[in-house]
Amino acid sequence: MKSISLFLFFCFITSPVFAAMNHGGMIMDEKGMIMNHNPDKLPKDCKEISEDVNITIRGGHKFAKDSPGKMFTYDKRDWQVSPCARVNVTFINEDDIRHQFMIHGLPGYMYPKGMFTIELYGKGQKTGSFIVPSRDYTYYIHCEVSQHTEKGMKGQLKVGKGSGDLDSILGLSAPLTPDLYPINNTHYTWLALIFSIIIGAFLIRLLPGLFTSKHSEP
Ligand SMILES: [Cu+2]
Repeated sequence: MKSISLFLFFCFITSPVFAAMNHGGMIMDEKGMIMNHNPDKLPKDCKEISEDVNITIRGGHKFAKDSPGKMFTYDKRDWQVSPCARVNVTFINEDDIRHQFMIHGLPGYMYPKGMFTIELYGKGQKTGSFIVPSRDYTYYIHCEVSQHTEKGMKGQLKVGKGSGDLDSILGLSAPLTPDLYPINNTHYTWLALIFSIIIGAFLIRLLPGLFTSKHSEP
C-alpha cells in the first residue's frame, strides 16, 4: 500500500515535466507562453462567433530597418476584424530575443487584466485565439519587453469601425513624442559662416595662382 501511494505521489509531482503546463489561463513550455487563450467562450454581447480570422504576425529587428530611430516592429501593424470575430493569431518571432504579441482592452470578466498574450523567448512561433466583443473599438497591440514599444513594436486591431487610430504606429500615425534635434543658430553662427565663405573664396583665388607660378618657371 505504501509503495503504491509513493508511486502515485511520484506520478503526481513529475507529470507536469512531460507536458506543456496549463494553469490559470496560461499555457507555457520552454519556447514561450500563451496567456488567456480563448477559442470558445463568447463575450456577453455576442450571440455567436461572426467569423474566424486567421492572422499571421511576424516580429523582429529586420522589419524596422527602414525606420530611422526604431529597432523592432511587427511586419504588419494595422488589423481589422468584424464584431464577435474569433481571431486566431500565429505570432512568429524572427529574433533571438524575447518578443510578445500583447493585446489590451478585452473584457476583464473573460480575460484577466483585459489581456491576451503570446510570448516567445526566441525564434519560433505559437498560435492562440481570442474572441472580440461587439462594440466598435481600436485595441492596442504591443510588445511589453522593456523599450520595445518605444522602439517600434506597436500596432492596433480595429473591431468593426474601430474608435480611431492610435498614436505612434510606424507608417500609420504620427508619434506622440517625436524625436526632435533642434539647431539653435545665433548671430555668431552666421558670422562664422560668412567668415568661412570669405576665407574659402580667398583660398580659391590664391591657390591656383601658387600652382601656376611654380609650373610657369622655365
Ligand atoms: Cu519585443
